[in-house]
Amino acid sequence: MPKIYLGLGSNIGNREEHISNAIEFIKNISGILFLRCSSFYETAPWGKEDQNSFINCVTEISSEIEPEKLFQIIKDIETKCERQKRIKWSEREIDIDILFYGDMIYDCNDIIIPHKDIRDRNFVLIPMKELEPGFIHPVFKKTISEILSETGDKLACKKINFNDK
Ligand code: PH2
Ligand code: MG
Ligand code: MG
Repeated sequence: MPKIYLGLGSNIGNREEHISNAIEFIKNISGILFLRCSSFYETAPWGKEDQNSFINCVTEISSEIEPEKLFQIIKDIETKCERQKRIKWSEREIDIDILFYGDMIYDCNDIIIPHKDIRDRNFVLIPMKELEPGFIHPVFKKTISEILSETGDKLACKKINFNDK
């Protein structure tokens, strides 16, 4: 079964709780084998910078559910985690994106795999490197470590150590 990487983010309300709830929903989907989750990271808002900082993480799952169906399952989980509809790139209770689906390259009905902004986003590359530094991006044919070393993104992405709290 292919390994699939999902990026999770939240920057409004109880961010940790939104992400933890989403992970519990993902774990309970039949047909999805939950493998691992990265640390949580406190990350500066990317793109639209005048908003709250995010908590981001990456999860590794395994499944044969095809991309369109997986996308729908993810949208349902976002709704169950109380994601409100807002304009693009505004604050969100929870956002779940398909980053990689094994080595699949897919572009259909607004679903683009691998996610198109990965190489410009520390908040994806850093947790992804924690899980699988040697994972090869199927389009760029480079490892996550190489892509991270080349990224122009300067935004903060700091591992959260929950023991410090
Ligand atoms: N998601 C975005 C836009 N900007 N910035 C951070 N730090 N984390 C995100 O998850 C994020 C973002 C669009 O989905
Ligand atoms: Mg997103
Ligand atoms: Mg999204």
